[in-house]
Amino acid sequence: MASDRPRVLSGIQPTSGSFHLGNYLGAVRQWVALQESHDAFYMVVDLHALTIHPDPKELRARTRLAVAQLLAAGLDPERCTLFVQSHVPEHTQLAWIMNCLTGFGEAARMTQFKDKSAKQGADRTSVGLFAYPILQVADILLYQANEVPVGEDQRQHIELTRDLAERFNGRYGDTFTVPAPYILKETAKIYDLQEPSIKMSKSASAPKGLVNLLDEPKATAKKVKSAVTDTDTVVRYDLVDKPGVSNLLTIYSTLTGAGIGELEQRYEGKGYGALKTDLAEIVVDFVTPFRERTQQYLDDPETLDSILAKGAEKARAVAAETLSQAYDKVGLLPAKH
Ligand code: AQP
Repeated sequence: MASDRPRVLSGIQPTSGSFHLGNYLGAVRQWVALQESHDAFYMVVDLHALTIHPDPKELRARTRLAVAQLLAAGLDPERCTLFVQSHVPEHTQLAWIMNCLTGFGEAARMTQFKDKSAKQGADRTSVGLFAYPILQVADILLYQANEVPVGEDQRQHIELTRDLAERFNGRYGDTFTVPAPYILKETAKIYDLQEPSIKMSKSASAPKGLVNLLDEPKATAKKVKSAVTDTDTVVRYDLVDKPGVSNLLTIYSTLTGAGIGELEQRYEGKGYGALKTDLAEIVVDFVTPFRERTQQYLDDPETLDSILAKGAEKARAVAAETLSQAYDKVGLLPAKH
Protein backbone atom coordinates (compact mmCIF):
# COMPACT_ATOMS: atom_id res chain seq x y z
CA MET A 1 0.00 0.00 0.00
CA ALA A 2 1.82 3.10 -1.20
CA SER A 3 1.62 5.94 1.28
CA ASP A 4 1.71 8.63 -1.42
CA ARG A 5 -1.84 7.71 -2.43
CA PRO A 6 -4.60 10.02 -1.24
CA ARG A 7 -6.27 8.68 1.86
CA VAL A 8 -9.95 7.82 2.22
CA LEU A 9 -11.86 6.98 5.35
CA SER A 10 -15.42 5.81 5.78
CA GLY A 11 -17.58 3.85 8.18
CA ILE A 12 -20.80 1.90 8.38
CA GLN A 13 -22.98 1.18 11.38
CA PRO A 14 -23.67 -2.36 12.62
CA THR A 15 -27.28 -1.53 13.28
CA SER A 16 -29.12 -3.93 11.07
CA GLY A 17 -29.33 -7.63 10.28
CA SER A 18 -28.24 -6.77 6.74
CA PHE A 19 -26.86 -3.94 4.65
CA HIS A 20 -29.45 -2.57 2.26
CA LEU A 21 -29.08 -1.66 -1.40
CA GLY A 22 -28.68 2.04 -0.47
CA ASN A 23 -25.72 1.31 1.80
CA TYR A 24 -24.16 -0.85 -0.88
CA LEU A 25 -24.68 1.34 -3.96
CA GLY A 26 -24.27 4.65 -2.12
CA ALA A 27 -21.18 3.75 -0.13
CA VAL A 28 -19.70 0.26 0.06
CA ARG A 29 -19.41 -0.22 -3.68
CA GLN A 30 -17.23 2.90 -3.87
CA TRP A 31 -15.14 1.66 -0.97
CA VAL A 32 -14.27 -1.47 -2.93
CA ALA A 33 -13.20 0.54 -5.98
CA LEU A 34 -11.21 3.08 -3.95
CA GLN A 35 -9.00 0.48 -2.28
CA GLU A 36 -7.25 0.15 -5.66
CA SER A 37 -6.37 3.82 -6.00
CA HIS A 38 -6.29 5.14 -2.43
CA ASP A 39 -4.82 4.46 0.97
CA ALA A 40 -8.17 3.32 2.32
CA PHE A 41 -9.36 3.04 5.93
CA TYR A 42 -12.78 1.49 6.51
CA MET A 43 -14.43 0.78 9.80
CA VAL A 44 -17.52 -0.65 11.39
CA VAL A 45 -18.67 2.16 13.66
CA ASP A 46 -19.96 0.27 16.67
CA LEU A 47 -19.68 3.30 18.97
CA HIS A 48 -22.10 5.18 16.72
CA ALA A 49 -24.49 2.24 16.95
CA LEU A 50 -24.76 2.75 20.72
CA THR A 51 -26.75 5.93 20.08
CA ILE A 52 -29.80 3.78 19.37
CA HIS A 53 -29.42 1.51 22.45
CA PRO A 54 -28.95 -1.84 20.70
CA ASP A 55 -29.20 -5.12 22.55
CA PRO A 56 -25.58 -5.95 23.58
CA LYS A 57 -25.59 -9.49 22.16
CA GLU A 58 -27.13 -8.25 18.94
CA LEU A 59 -24.61 -5.43 18.62
CA ARG A 60 -21.71 -7.87 18.91
CA ALA A 61 -23.27 -10.22 16.36
CA ARG A 62 -24.07 -7.39 13.96
CA THR A 63 -20.56 -6.01 14.21
CA ARG A 64 -19.22 -9.37 12.99
CA LEU A 65 -21.95 -9.50 10.39
CA ALA A 66 -21.04 -6.05 9.09
CA VAL A 67 -17.38 -7.06 8.73
CA ALA A 68 -18.39 -10.28 6.95
CA GLN A 69 -20.57 -8.31 4.54
CA LEU A 70 -17.79 -5.82 3.81
CA LEU A 71 -15.45 -8.69 2.98
CA ALA A 72 -18.17 -10.34 0.88
CA ALA A 73 -18.66 -7.06 -0.99
CA GLY A 74 -15.01 -7.15 -1.99
CA LEU A 75 -12.95 -5.34 0.64
CA ASP A 76 -9.55 -6.95 0.78
CA PRO A 77 -7.61 -6.57 4.06
CA GLU A 78 -4.39 -6.67 2.01
CA ARG A 79 -5.50 -3.61 0.07
CA CYS A 80 -7.23 -1.57 2.78
CA THR A 81 -7.26 -1.15 6.53
CA LEU A 82 -10.45 -2.70 7.88
CA PHE A 83 -11.22 -2.35 11.58
CA VAL A 84 -13.82 -1.88 14.29
CA GLN A 85 -14.09 1.65 15.68
CA SER A 86 -14.09 0.68 19.38
CA HIS A 87 -10.80 -1.22 18.90
CA VAL A 88 -9.10 2.15 18.42
CA PRO A 89 -9.64 4.20 21.61
CA GLU A 90 -8.23 7.35 20.01
CA HIS A 91 -11.65 7.94 18.38
CA THR A 92 -13.36 8.83 21.65
CA GLN A 93 -10.29 10.71 22.86
CA LEU A 94 -10.18 13.03 19.88
CA ALA A 95 -13.97 13.32 19.97
CA TRP A 96 -13.71 15.08 23.35
CA ILE A 97 -11.38 17.70 21.92
CA MET A 98 -13.80 18.16 19.00
CA ASN A 99 -16.80 18.39 21.36
CA CYS A 100 -15.09 21.28 23.09
CA LEU A 101 -14.56 23.01 19.77
CA THR A 102 -18.15 22.69 18.54
CA GLY A 103 -20.87 25.22 19.24
CA PHE A 104 -24.06 23.88 20.78
CA GLY A 105 -26.18 25.57 18.11
CA GLU A 106 -23.89 24.27 15.39
CA ALA A 107 -24.46 20.68 16.52
CA ALA A 108 -28.19 21.28 16.95
CA ARG A 109 -28.45 22.28 13.28
CA MET A 110 -27.54 18.82 12.00
CA THR A 111 -30.60 17.71 10.05
CA GLN A 112 -30.14 13.99 10.76
CA PHE A 113 -30.23 14.73 14.49
CA LYS A 114 -33.26 16.97 14.08
CA ASP A 115 -35.13 14.32 12.07
CA LYS A 116 -34.26 11.39 14.32
CA SER A 117 -34.85 13.22 17.60
CA ALA A 118 -38.17 14.57 16.33
CA LYS A 119 -39.21 11.05 15.40
CA GLN A 120 -38.26 9.38 18.66
CA GLY A 121 -39.10 12.23 21.05
CA ALA A 122 -36.88 14.21 23.44
CA ASP A 123 -37.08 11.62 26.24
CA ARG A 124 -35.62 8.88 24.10
CA THR A 125 -32.98 11.07 22.47
CA SER A 126 -29.53 10.69 24.00
CA VAL A 127 -26.69 13.17 24.22
CA GLY A 128 -24.82 10.50 22.23
CA LEU A 129 -27.16 10.96 19.26
CA PHE A 130 -26.64 14.72 19.52
CA ALA A 131 -22.84 14.34 19.62
CA TYR A 132 -22.59 11.57 17.04
CA PRO A 133 -21.60 13.85 14.14
CA ILE A 134 -18.74 15.14 16.30
CA LEU A 135 -17.49 11.62 16.95
CA GLN A 136 -17.67 11.22 13.20
CA VAL A 137 -15.50 14.33 12.82
CA ALA A 138 -12.90 12.69 15.05
CA ASP A 139 -13.18 9.43 13.06
CA ILE A 140 -12.23 11.26 9.89
CA LEU A 141 -9.62 13.70 11.18
CA LEU A 142 -7.67 11.04 13.08
CA TYR A 143 -6.64 9.50 9.78
CA GLN A 144 -5.90 12.78 7.99
CA ALA A 145 -8.30 11.62 5.30
CA ASN A 146 -8.35 13.56 2.02
CA GLU A 147 -11.72 12.16 0.94
CA VAL A 148 -14.73 10.58 2.58
CA PRO A 149 -16.87 8.34 0.34
CA VAL A 150 -20.48 8.58 1.57
CA GLY A 151 -24.04 8.94 0.35
CA GLU A 152 -25.69 12.35 -0.02
CA ASP A 153 -27.32 12.02 3.45
CA GLN A 154 -23.89 12.48 5.04
CA ARG A 155 -22.90 15.68 3.23
CA GLN A 156 -23.75 18.00 6.12
CA HIS A 157 -21.62 15.94 8.50
CA ILE A 158 -18.65 16.21 6.17
CA GLU A 159 -19.18 19.98 6.07
CA LEU A 160 -19.03 20.01 9.87
CA THR A 161 -15.80 18.02 9.70
CA ARG A 162 -14.29 20.57 7.36
CA ASP A 163 -15.40 23.47 9.58
CA LEU A 164 -13.93 21.92 12.72
CA ALA A 165 -10.67 20.97 11.01
CA GLU A 166 -10.28 24.54 9.78
CA ARG A 167 -11.21 25.95 13.18
CA PHE A 168 -8.68 23.75 14.96
CA ASN A 169 -5.97 24.52 12.43
CA GLY A 170 -6.71 28.26 12.68
CA ARG A 171 -6.64 28.26 16.46
CA TYR A 172 -3.74 25.91 17.17
CA GLY A 173 -1.76 25.72 13.93
CA ASP A 174 -1.90 23.27 11.04
CA THR A 175 -2.75 19.83 12.37
CA PHE A 176 -5.57 18.26 10.37
CA THR A 177 -6.12 17.60 6.70
CA VAL A 178 -9.38 19.25 5.63
CA PRO A 179 -11.31 16.41 3.93
CA ALA A 180 -13.63 16.57 0.94
CA PRO A 181 -16.79 14.52 0.48
CA TYR A 182 -16.56 11.88 -2.24
CA ILE A 183 -20.14 11.49 -3.41
CA LEU A 184 -20.90 9.73 -6.67
CA LYS A 185 -23.78 11.62 -8.17
CA GLU A 186 -25.48 8.67 -9.83
CA THR A 187 -25.83 6.56 -6.69
CA ALA A 188 -25.74 9.28 -4.04
CA LYS A 189 -29.27 8.44 -3.04
CA ILE A 190 -31.10 5.18 -3.59
CA TYR A 191 -34.80 5.62 -2.94
CA ASP A 192 -37.39 3.50 -1.20
CA LEU A 193 -39.07 1.12 -3.68
CA GLN A 194 -42.54 1.93 -2.38
CA GLU A 195 -42.05 5.60 -1.54
CA PRO A 196 -39.55 6.90 -4.09
CA SER A 197 -39.60 10.37 -2.52
CA ILE A 198 -37.66 9.18 0.55
CA LYS A 199 -34.26 7.51 0.73
CA MET A 200 -34.09 3.78 1.23
CA SER A 201 -33.33 3.44 4.91
CA LYS A 202 -33.46 0.76 7.54
CA SER A 203 -35.35 2.99 9.97
CA ALA A 204 -37.72 4.88 7.67
CA SER A 205 -38.53 2.37 4.94
CA ALA A 206 -41.36 -0.13 5.23
CA PRO A 207 -40.17 -3.72 4.55
CA LYS A 208 -41.57 -3.68 1.00
CA GLY A 209 -39.56 -0.58 0.13
CA LEU A 210 -36.28 -1.82 1.55
CA VAL A 211 -33.98 -4.27 -0.26
CA ASN A 212 -31.80 -5.99 2.32
CA LEU A 213 -28.90 -7.80 0.73
CA LEU A 214 -29.17 -10.80 3.04
CA ASP A 215 -32.89 -11.36 2.59
CA GLU A 216 -34.21 -14.44 0.82
CA PRO A 217 -33.54 -13.71 -2.91
CA LYS A 218 -37.08 -14.75 -3.88
CA ALA A 219 -38.57 -12.18 -1.52
CA THR A 220 -36.22 -9.57 -2.91
CA ALA A 221 -37.28 -10.35 -6.48
CA LYS A 222 -40.89 -9.89 -5.44
CA LYS A 223 -40.14 -6.49 -3.93
CA VAL A 224 -38.42 -5.31 -7.10
CA LYS A 225 -41.31 -6.53 -9.25
CA SER A 226 -43.83 -4.67 -7.12
CA ALA A 227 -41.85 -1.42 -6.91
CA VAL A 228 -44.02 1.69 -7.25
CA THR A 229 -43.73 3.37 -10.65
CA ASP A 230 -46.35 5.66 -12.23
CA THR A 231 -49.39 5.50 -14.49
CA ASP A 232 -47.38 6.22 -17.62
CA THR A 233 -45.58 3.34 -19.38
CA VAL A 234 -42.52 5.05 -20.85
CA VAL A 235 -39.17 3.97 -19.39
CA ARG A 236 -37.40 7.30 -19.01
CA TYR A 237 -35.07 8.75 -16.38
CA ASP A 238 -36.79 11.75 -14.80
CA LEU A 239 -36.33 12.15 -11.05
CA VAL A 240 -39.07 14.76 -10.75
CA ASP A 241 -41.91 13.21 -12.73
CA LYS A 242 -40.83 9.57 -12.64
CA PRO A 243 -38.96 9.03 -9.37
CA GLY A 244 -39.85 5.33 -9.10
CA VAL A 245 -38.72 4.37 -12.62
CA SER A 246 -35.63 6.57 -12.29
CA ASN A 247 -34.65 4.79 -9.09
CA LEU A 248 -35.00 1.41 -10.82
CA LEU A 249 -32.88 2.66 -13.73
CA THR A 250 -30.17 3.86 -11.31
CA ILE A 251 -30.06 0.48 -9.58
CA TYR A 252 -30.07 -1.36 -12.92
CA SER A 253 -27.37 0.81 -14.41
CA THR A 254 -25.08 0.60 -11.38
CA LEU A 255 -25.35 -3.15 -10.96
CA THR A 256 -24.76 -3.91 -14.65
CA GLY A 257 -22.62 -1.04 -15.91
CA ALA A 258 -25.14 -0.24 -18.69
CA GLY A 259 -25.70 3.49 -19.24
CA ILE A 260 -29.09 5.01 -18.40
CA GLY A 261 -29.58 6.15 -22.03
CA GLU A 262 -28.80 2.65 -23.26
CA LEU A 263 -31.42 1.23 -20.87
CA GLU A 264 -34.04 3.76 -21.98
CA GLN A 265 -33.49 2.57 -25.53
CA ARG A 266 -33.49 -1.09 -24.61
CA TYR A 267 -36.88 -0.81 -22.89
CA GLU A 268 -38.50 1.54 -25.38
CA GLY A 269 -42.05 0.37 -26.00
CA LYS A 270 -41.68 -2.55 -23.58
CA GLY A 271 -43.27 -0.97 -20.50
CA TYR A 272 -42.39 -1.26 -16.86
CA GLY A 273 -43.12 -4.97 -16.50
CA ALA A 274 -40.14 -6.04 -18.62
CA LEU A 275 -37.83 -3.60 -16.82
CA LYS A 276 -38.87 -4.85 -13.38
CA THR A 277 -38.64 -8.53 -14.33
CA ASP A 278 -35.12 -8.10 -15.70
CA LEU A 279 -34.01 -5.97 -12.77
CA ALA A 280 -35.39 -8.52 -10.29
CA GLU A 281 -33.18 -11.15 -11.95
CA ILE A 282 -30.14 -8.86 -11.87
CA VAL A 283 -30.62 -8.10 -8.17
CA VAL A 284 -31.06 -11.81 -7.39
CA ASP A 285 -27.88 -12.63 -9.33
CA PHE A 286 -26.07 -10.08 -7.21
CA VAL A 287 -27.43 -10.96 -3.77
CA THR A 288 -27.25 -14.76 -4.08
CA PRO A 289 -23.41 -15.07 -4.13
CA PHE A 290 -23.17 -12.10 -1.74
CA ARG A 291 -25.18 -14.02 0.86
CA GLU A 292 -23.06 -17.12 0.37
CA ARG A 293 -19.78 -15.24 0.75
CA THR A 294 -21.04 -13.46 3.87
CA GLN A 295 -21.95 -16.81 5.42
CA GLN A 296 -18.51 -18.22 4.62
CA TYR A 297 -16.84 -15.39 6.55
CA LEU A 298 -19.25 -15.81 9.46
CA ASP A 299 -18.43 -19.52 9.57
CA ASP A 300 -14.75 -18.72 10.11
CA PRO A 301 -14.61 -16.40 13.15
CA GLU A 302 -10.88 -16.94 13.69
CA THR A 303 -9.99 -15.51 10.30
CA LEU A 304 -12.36 -12.64 10.88
CA ASP A 305 -10.82 -11.86 14.29
CA SER A 306 -7.33 -11.96 12.89
CA ILE A 307 -8.29 -9.58 10.05
CA LEU A 308 -9.71 -7.17 12.64
CA ALA A 309 -6.71 -7.44 14.94
CA LYS A 310 -4.36 -6.55 12.08
CA GLY A 311 -6.66 -3.76 10.96
CA ALA A 312 -6.83 -2.22 14.44
CA GLU A 313 -3.07 -2.33 14.73
CA LYS A 314 -2.61 -0.52 11.42
CA ALA A 315 -5.31 2.02 12.27
CA ARG A 316 -3.92 2.72 15.74
CA ALA A 317 -0.49 3.51 14.39
CA VAL A 318 -1.96 6.41 12.41
CA ALA A 319 -4.58 7.46 14.97
CA ALA A 320 -2.15 7.58 17.91
CA GLU A 321 0.21 9.85 16.00
CA THR A 322 -2.56 12.33 15.14
CA LEU A 323 -4.03 12.28 18.64
CA SER A 324 -0.67 12.98 20.22
CA GLN A 325 -0.23 16.01 17.94
CA ALA A 326 -3.71 17.29 18.83
CA TYR A 327 -3.14 16.77 22.59
CA ASP A 328 0.10 18.65 22.36
CA LYS A 329 -1.41 21.52 20.34
CA VAL A 330 -4.26 22.13 22.81
CA GLY A 331 -1.84 22.14 25.75
CA LEU A 332 -2.42 18.84 27.51
CA LEU A 333 0.58 17.90 29.64
CA PRO A 334 2.26 14.81 28.18
CA ALA A 335 2.37 11.78 30.50
CA LYS A 336 5.90 10.62 31.36
CA HIS A 337 6.35 6.87 31.19
N1 AQP B 1 -30.54 5.28 0.49
C1 AQP B 1 -29.24 5.49 0.43
N2 AQP B 1 -28.67 5.85 -0.74
C2 AQP B 1 -27.33 6.07 -0.81
N3 AQP B 1 -26.49 5.92 0.23
C3 AQP B 1 -27.00 5.56 1.41
N4 AQP B 1 -26.43 5.32 2.63
C4 AQP B 1 -27.42 4.96 3.50
N5 AQP B 1 -28.62 4.97 2.87
C5 AQP B 1 -28.39 5.32 1.58
C6 AQP B 1 -25.01 5.40 2.89
O1 AQP B 1 -24.62 4.21 3.54
C7 AQP B 1 -23.45 4.49 4.31
C8 AQP B 1 -23.57 3.79 5.64
O2 AQP B 1 -24.37 4.57 6.46
P1 AQP B 1 -24.79 4.22 7.89
O3 AQP B 1 -24.00 3.17 8.51
O4 AQP B 1 -24.90 5.49 8.64
O5 AQP B 1 -26.14 3.64 7.53
P2 AQP B 1 -27.37 4.35 7.89
O6 AQP B 1 -27.34 5.81 7.56
O7 AQP B 1 -27.57 3.96 9.32
O8 AQP B 1 -28.35 3.65 6.94
P3 AQP B 1 -29.80 4.09 6.97
O9 AQP B 1 -30.59 2.97 6.45
O10 AQP B 1 -29.92 5.40 6.31
O11 AQP B 1 -30.06 4.21 8.53
P4 AQP B 1 -31.05 5.14 9.26
O12 AQP B 1 -32.40 4.74 8.76
O13 AQP B 1 -30.85 4.80 10.71
O14 AQP B 1 -30.69 6.55 8.93
C9 AQP B 1 -23.36 6.01 4.43
O15 AQP B 1 -22.29 6.46 3.64
C10 AQP B 1 -24.65 6.50 3.88
O16 AQP B 1 -24.50 7.73 3.22
